[in-house]
Amino acid sequence: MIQPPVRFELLHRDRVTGARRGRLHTPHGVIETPVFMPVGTQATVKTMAPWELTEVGAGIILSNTYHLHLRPGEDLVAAAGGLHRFMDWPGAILTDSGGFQVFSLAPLRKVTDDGVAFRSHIDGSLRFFSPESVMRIENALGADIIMAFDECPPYPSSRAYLETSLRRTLDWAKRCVRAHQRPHEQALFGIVQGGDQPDLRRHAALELAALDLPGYAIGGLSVGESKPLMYELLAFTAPLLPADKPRYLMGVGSPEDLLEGVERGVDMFDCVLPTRIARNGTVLTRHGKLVVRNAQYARDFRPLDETCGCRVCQRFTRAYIRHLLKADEVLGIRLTTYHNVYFLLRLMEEMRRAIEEDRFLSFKQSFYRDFCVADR
Ligand code: PRF
Ligand code: ZN
Repeated sequence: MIQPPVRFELLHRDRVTGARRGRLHTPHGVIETPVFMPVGTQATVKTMAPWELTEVGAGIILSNTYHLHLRPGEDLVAAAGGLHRFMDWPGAILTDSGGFQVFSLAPLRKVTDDGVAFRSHIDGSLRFFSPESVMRIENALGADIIMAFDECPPYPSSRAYLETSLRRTLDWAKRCVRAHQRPHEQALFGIVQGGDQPDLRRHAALELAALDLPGYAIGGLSVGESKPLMYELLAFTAPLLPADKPRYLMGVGSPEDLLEGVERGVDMFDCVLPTRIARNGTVLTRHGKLVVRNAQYARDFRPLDETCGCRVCQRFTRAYIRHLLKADEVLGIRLTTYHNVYFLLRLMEEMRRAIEEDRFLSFKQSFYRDFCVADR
């Protein structure tokens, strides 16, 4: 019997909360979970060289089927030897399927049971994604984990639309399983949808679990619903998924959401937040977000975060980084990005240790005590 390409090892459960400490074995390294995956939409985590990702402790990054298909195209990536070799990233990679990007980025899309017709946001050309074509693309890109093609319905959506959409997403998941050509090299994860309807989410979780996939994602959250509703839907959905498989909450990754997600049993996260806010001059610190671009930091010679061990915080001051940002020097956004990714990866590391020691809840509470004191 051939080993599956990605295997999840559940090491420990927090005695008080639903938090889980685990290990994801992939063809490109062992990933300690819960894990945060920095986003490299276009085969690059914006401004960060692969050796910098390694330095901050990233073991797995996310990339996007939608973007890489449109540019440079999966044939070119395959000709380069696959995504790992193309971008020279030695760690693991997960590709999202485009099931979200096509709905959020592409103008003029039309969804049918066959798939989605849309226009490229780059050149306006007409394109079509189906479960079969997306599997072809993800197989060519060669990531360690590939996501099923799904539909992420907007919030709010009517009950009737959520039912239609979920039926399609579940049908597409089965078509993805059949179309997947490299099951011994790439792990296909299914995605639970169902909007804000608990019974639809339960149905999705059970149907997907029956496919015995190597991992499961929770999609369709953080799409405009309130935080309490998102946490409630998460608390309801996560325990319905097989306990021995990794659970991935898609597109969620503020410090608060990471804590709340881990508490409810999520093992994997991705989000553009740390890299996106870095590019408009905002950094994450122990005391909350800090807009280092603001005038109040012009003569502030402290590091971005006085408790941070990253290389940026060892060498540079808020005043210098603010100057770089104001002068539109590219080093500015490189430094804020590096710090923010380091910050979130360190937060995950601290959560992992807290789970091992059965003190996740007190860790969360102490993090909140510091973090809500914004802008200091
Ligand atoms: N589906 C896919 N990717 C996603 C989402 C989803 O629902 C989300 C929702 N937060 C982010 N990224 N395929
Ligand atoms: Zn730092």
